[in-house]
Amino acid sequence: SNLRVLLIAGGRSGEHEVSLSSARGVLAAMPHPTDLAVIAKDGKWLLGQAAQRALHTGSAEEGEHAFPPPIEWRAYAVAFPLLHGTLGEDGTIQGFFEILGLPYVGAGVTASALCMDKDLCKRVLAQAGIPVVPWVSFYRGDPVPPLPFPAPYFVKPANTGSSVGVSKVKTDQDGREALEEAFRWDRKVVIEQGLEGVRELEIALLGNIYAEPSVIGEISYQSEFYDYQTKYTEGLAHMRIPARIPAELEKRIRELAVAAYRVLGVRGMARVDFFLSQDGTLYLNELNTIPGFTPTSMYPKLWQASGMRYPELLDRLVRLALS
Ligand code: ADP
Ligand code: MG
Ligand code: MG
Ligand code: K
Repeated sequence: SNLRVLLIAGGRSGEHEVSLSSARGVLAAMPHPTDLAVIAKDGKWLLGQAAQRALHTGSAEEGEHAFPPPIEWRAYAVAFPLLHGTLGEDGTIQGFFEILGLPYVGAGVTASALCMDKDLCKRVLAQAGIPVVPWVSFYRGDPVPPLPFPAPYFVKPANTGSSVGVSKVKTDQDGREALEEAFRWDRKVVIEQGLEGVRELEIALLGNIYAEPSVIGEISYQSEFYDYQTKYTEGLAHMRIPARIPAELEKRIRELAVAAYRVLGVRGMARVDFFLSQDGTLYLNELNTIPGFTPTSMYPKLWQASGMRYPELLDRLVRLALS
């Protein structure tokens, strides 16, 4: 293939290490010639051998090149920003590629920004008639709004992923620590009604605006909720693919996911996550436009179970970026 790909991993967000482990999987399987650039935690970039070293170490504190790094952008057919969270998944680097005129894998500026902001995303989804868990949002310095639902509730930074900064506040607990933690990550926080005994169902979508849905998977775990440690410690979370759910529920998840993708204008891919409450109510929790991407992550595994292997999935994403 002569489609040269620039893979960008790391980043300044709380999900720097997650991104680097996804990048190891992508580099090993990408069916196109691929160069790696790593964004260190200080925001500076590492290129060539230095990027490879960061990949092997699994994290990079300091980079060498301030933004914009000396990359010959025109040498690449496609950029693949495999960056989670702030400055990677939120539309910012996508805007840079737009200005460069360099095609890139995944959602564009607006869809990326909307899917990153848990408050704005829910507003758009609710307006489109897609069920979301009741929530309130407010900025640092605002008085905490009255909660239109009882505890337990979840406190989250509006713009993070991987459960970074997310806490559950139970009935007899004081929420101040949870708020402090969430405000460490963002100026805007959401408080959501906590669903007890929730089932977490996930589906992978692929396509530009019009998405093809995968089979559905389920995540289960022993911890209080699907927190960072549970997500990234081997053996703490269990994936069941396909999820054991009735056919009508499967159909409804597919329809809601495809509708949400279209309403938000997502291109490339998204992993769409649902909550099924104990009383059988289905809610769309969130869309992740740059989901975890190691070969054993949910997104690639859902496609594998749907008949698409990891290298083919990567090829599809590169081609979707070009079309
Ligand atoms: P992130 O983008 O960081 O993954 P989520 O909104 O998906 O943030 O929340 C992380 C996890 O917290 C979820 O996977 C789930 O386990 C738990 N959680 C979040 N919101 C709720 C809720 N309203 N009710 C029950 N559990 C929740
Ligand atoms: Mg997320
Ligand atoms: Mg999530
Ligand atoms: K998201």
